[in-house]
Amino acid sequence: MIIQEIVKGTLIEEVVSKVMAGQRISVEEGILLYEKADLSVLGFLANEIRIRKNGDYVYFNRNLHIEPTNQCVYTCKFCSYYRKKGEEGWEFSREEILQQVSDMGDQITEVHIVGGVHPKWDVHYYGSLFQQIKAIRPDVHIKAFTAVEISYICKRANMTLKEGLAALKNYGLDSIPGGGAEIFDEEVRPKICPHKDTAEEWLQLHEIAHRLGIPSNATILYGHIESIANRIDHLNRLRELQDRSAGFNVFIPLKYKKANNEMSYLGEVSVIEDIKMYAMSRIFLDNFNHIKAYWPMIGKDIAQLLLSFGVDDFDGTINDSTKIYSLAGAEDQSPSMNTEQMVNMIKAVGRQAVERDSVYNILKIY
Ligand code: V47
Ligand code: SF4
Repeated sequence: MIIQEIVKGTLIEEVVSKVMAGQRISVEEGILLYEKADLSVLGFLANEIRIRKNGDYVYFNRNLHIEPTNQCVYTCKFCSYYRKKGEEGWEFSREEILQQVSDMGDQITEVHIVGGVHPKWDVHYYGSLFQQIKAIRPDVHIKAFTAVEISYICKRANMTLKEGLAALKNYGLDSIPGGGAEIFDEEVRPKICPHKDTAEEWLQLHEIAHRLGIPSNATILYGHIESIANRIDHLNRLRELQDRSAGFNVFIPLKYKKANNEMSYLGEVSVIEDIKMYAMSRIFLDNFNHIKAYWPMIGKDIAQLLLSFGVDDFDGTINDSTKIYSLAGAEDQSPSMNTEQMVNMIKAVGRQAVERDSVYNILKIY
């Protein structure tokens, strides 16, 4: 009970006791803790919860990212990735995408497909691609498309979200990644991604997916113009949905990266801010089993450091297959790790490396 001794008589005494007792904290308590607690206190609490939920395990998988195009009908201000029609970008053909999958052989267990929102492609275009991928690798898990991509491709196919998601599942979709959530607050969201789906639409799509038996991930885009209250509100909306549908696998804080986009003038937040965001996510999201440090975005060293602040998941090997963060200025311009490097990074901080599948079944303990 040393931590209770340290915070005795301070404003956060009560909320720290609640966290230590395994009780849920309110939005107000979350904001108080975020604003008043020392980094070491947040770290201690997040670490306690991480140990209770996941012991010494640090999860990773072997995955390939496929980014079919960076052509996009939207123009999110934080995005360094999109190209409008007529601008120089890429658009992989079906054959090229299938080649990317077959080139990996059985080195991967998951393909993670996201990209720009292409003006023409719809549920059936991508659905038949899923079928072709599964024809090459029947056992591969397809985790594809942020909510905003799904809602667009459903509209293009004249389908409701429920019809479109059910069709995608039939075609071979296994789960949905967490992107597109950005920040839910209704004042901030339109300022950073004015034309994108609303927070309500993002949450609704994930809820429908969960009810259809399609699990998903969740993210937050932090470190731009949002406040601490906006961050906790975002976590709270996710926690409420998870209470209702229990379909989220993992939460991934995404740090705003400043290169080559319209918000570059904001700069980037400090590592201290990063650590606090991850620790608070672990503390607040009591109904999420896993917190992921996405190393191509945050960097390998900081990802390793975050293992002491609530993180238990390292995403995957990636195989140099994503451009989202290299274009936004991430340190690692060709993100790739083999299994040995991943395992060594985890073991170097005294944890057990666990290869998982996409829904956290254990495949191998190193
Ligand atoms: O929705 C775009 C973000 C997301 C920038 O589910 C940016 O396992 C920071 O969702 N700075 C897409 N972030 C990536 C994503 C993701 C990544 C890794 C794993 C998973 C998962 C999901 O990338 C977008 C947006 O929030 N993003 N530009 C930027 N400049
Ligand atoms: Fe398009 Fe996604 Fe970039 Fe927004 S974040 S502009 S939806 S690629």
